Amino acid sequence: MTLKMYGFFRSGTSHRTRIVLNLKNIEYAFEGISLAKNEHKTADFKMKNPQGFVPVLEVDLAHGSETLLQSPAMIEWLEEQYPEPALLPKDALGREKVRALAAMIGCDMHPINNKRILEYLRNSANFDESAIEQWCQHWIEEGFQALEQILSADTERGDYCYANQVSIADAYLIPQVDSAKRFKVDMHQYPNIQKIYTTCMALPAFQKAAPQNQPDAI
Ligand SMILES: N[C@@H](CCC(=O)N[C@@H](CS)C(=O)NCC(=O)O)C(=O)O
Repeated sequence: MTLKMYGFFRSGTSHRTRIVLNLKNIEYAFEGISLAKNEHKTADFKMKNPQGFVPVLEVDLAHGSETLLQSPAMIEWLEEQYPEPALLPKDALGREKVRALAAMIGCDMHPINNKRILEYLRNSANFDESAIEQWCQHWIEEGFQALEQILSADTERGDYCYANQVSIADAYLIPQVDSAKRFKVDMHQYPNIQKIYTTCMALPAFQKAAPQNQPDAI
């Protein structure tokens, strides 16, 4: 099976998918789609993904090529196709907990600060750059406060988001921390999140997936 990702170095959803690919040691080809140059809005790219979002994963399967959309679905597909190392716990309750942490970031935090939302605020709601930064800080801080509370209440947790092993939740968290730093969120408010970030960033899979280490980094 061959895989090709269309992504952008700074995109959090591309980043979380890269982390999962790397943790599972999956080789993949890459083509940069620059959000800075609006390449995701071209007719060509919208043939691949009518939503105009990165990442897109193209997969060559026995019956032909398939285009996979939506990073949460891609990550679950990767987990099913490449079960080792497992990035979800073996028990149903554990899987619910990991998916819940991932959804807090993937459903309730990341989408509100997406490029198209910020463009709308700039162009149609008269937000200046300081108001944009406040908007992003507000939603990230609200999400991280809840996440920090959950992480600190979990007495069985080690240095990752759940239990003592890396999971899908960590793949969601690390790009969201990078985004928080870009929007100048004071991360000292979240010691558990910071500790997880340090633990994950010591792993080669996370280092290799970091935005600054991508071929399209600017
Ligand atoms: N739910 C989608 C969201 C993908 C997404 O938001 N991608 C961003 C980059 S992180 C994007 O392409 N944004 C383009 C835009 O907002 O115009 C997923 O998880 O794949």
